[in-house]
Amino acid sequence: MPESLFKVNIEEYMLPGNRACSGCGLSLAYRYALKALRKNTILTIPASCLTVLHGLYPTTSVVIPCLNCAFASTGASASGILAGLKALNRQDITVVAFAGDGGTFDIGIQSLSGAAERETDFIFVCYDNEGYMNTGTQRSSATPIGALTTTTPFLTKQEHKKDMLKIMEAHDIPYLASVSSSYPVDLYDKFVKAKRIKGTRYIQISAPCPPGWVYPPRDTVKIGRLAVETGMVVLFEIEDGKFQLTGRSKTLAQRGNKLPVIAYIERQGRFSKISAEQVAQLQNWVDTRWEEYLRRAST
Ligand SMILES: Cc1ncc(C[n+]2csc(CCOP(=O)(O)OP(=O)(O)O)c2C)c(N)n1
Ligand code: SF4
Repeated sequence: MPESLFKVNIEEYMLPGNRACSGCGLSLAYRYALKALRKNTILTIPASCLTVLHGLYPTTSVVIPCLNCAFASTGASASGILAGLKALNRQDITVVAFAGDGGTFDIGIQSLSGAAERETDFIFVCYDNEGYMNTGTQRSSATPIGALTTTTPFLTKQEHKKDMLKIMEAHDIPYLASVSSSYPVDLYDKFVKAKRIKGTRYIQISAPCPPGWVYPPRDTVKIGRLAVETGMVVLFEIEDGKFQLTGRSKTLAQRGNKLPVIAYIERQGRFSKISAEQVAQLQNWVDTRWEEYLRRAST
């Protein structure tokens, strides 16, 4: 895989100025994802921060056609666009669904699962900011244990994050990848690869969110890197059933120098009420998954 920013498409599909918050991990990731997808793409996006980023009709900050769909229906919406393209005999266009974790792990899961089971020829992207951020930081099933949200205001979230990557892997799709907005070249390469593959492709982006995670906007790249350095987020891909660690996660595996989760959580206000027991639970959750990834990478 190329490891250089010089290989990244210089065209911009997000115009300067958009309605996302400053320091938004989603907007960083989106810029690079669109560069990889290029113009022959149609997007479908449910209610989320991304619809806000796109702007209010008749103005928009994105120069790729986009359909806004209902919250639960992103997979069905992509299927409908594909049926329309087929009727028009257009095979040159990539259909890409882009939803938040609420729109993927929770309310959108059935239409995504249905589309994947039908082997729909599209890319489903989940940008995972670990909560319903557009409506004010409610808990989702992607929120990690120990985090404060507006629907878990006192005791913090008590349950671990749902493993959506595993759920999508169980659909036997030809390509699946985990990426981070803090590693744009790794992200770019995986989108380029996904665009070339046929069938359902799933990409999950770890996208830090300053107001929801409660840290200064200037720290977004740092926080995203710490997620990877501690193993909270693991960069990998599964192509035709073959698993491999990529980028920084691959280096961490080779050097064995993963950081403890405390290095990541101590920098975010959302973890200000996490208990010592929950820190230990989180560390155990990370270590168990990390061991599993190492085993899979070595076989
Ligand atoms: C059926 C339905 N329920 C609730 C809403 C209100 N709503 C709009 S955006 C949103 C949050 C979306 O969360 P997520 O998918 O995680 O994306 P994010 O806002 O974090 O970008 C909610 C609850 C809606 N638009 N439609
Ligand atoms: S709330 Fe978070 S995800 Fe939404 S636009 Fe702001 S920084 Fe981005």
